[in-house]
Amino acid sequence: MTLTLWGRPSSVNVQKVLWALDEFGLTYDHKIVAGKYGGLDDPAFQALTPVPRVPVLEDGGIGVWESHAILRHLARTHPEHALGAAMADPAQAAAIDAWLEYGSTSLQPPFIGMFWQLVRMRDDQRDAATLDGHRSAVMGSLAVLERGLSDGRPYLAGDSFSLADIGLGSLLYRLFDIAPDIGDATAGVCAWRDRLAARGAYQRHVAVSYDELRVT
Ligand SMILES: N[C@@H](CCC(=O)N[C@@H](CS)C(=O)NCC(=O)O)C(=O)O
Repeated sequence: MTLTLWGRPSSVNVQKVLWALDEFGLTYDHKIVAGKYGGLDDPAFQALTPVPRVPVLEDGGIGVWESHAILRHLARTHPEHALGAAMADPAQAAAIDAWLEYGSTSLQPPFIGMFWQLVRMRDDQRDAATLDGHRSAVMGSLAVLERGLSDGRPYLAGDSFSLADIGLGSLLYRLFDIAPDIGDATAGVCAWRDRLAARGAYQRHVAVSYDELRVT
């Protein structure tokens, strides 16, 4: 069945899906829409999702939207792959799901807030107090990740690389790029980031320039 990914590769949420598709070894068509590329008003796109946001994965006529829902969909449709098999095991899936939810609700929102303040706004639009608030929230969430990665645990959900590492790890390249000093307080997160950064799929889809998003 043909897979089609809709979304610009400069979106961190699209990068999660690009990374996962690469790890699963899947081929797909890629329609680059959203942001400066437009296309969210394409009726073919709108038929797939009620929300005009990317990523959307089209799989055999079904539109799957929300990046973490897409990761889970790939796991369900590819149980033969280690990333899929882990999601079929209730104990492993519980840990992976919890981290994915934590990423969506607690780490990603303040990270996005920092990213907008530092990259997507002009100097005169930035607000130091708002940036500080986002940074504090990010540090609080990273402290939780530090605890999750304690005792030498190599990956968020345990000994094996999982969807949780993709969902949350996709934020790390930009986070450390815009605020390199956060590494001072997050040795475990840094070691985990280095482990993820050694993966080819991370290098191809996550550790890439985001210059097109900069407001100059
Ligand atoms: N919670 C959604 C967020 C989707 C989202 O906000 N996507 C952004 C890009 S990161 C978007 O489509 N923005 C509109 C645009 O780029 O034109 C997910 O995880 O997929």
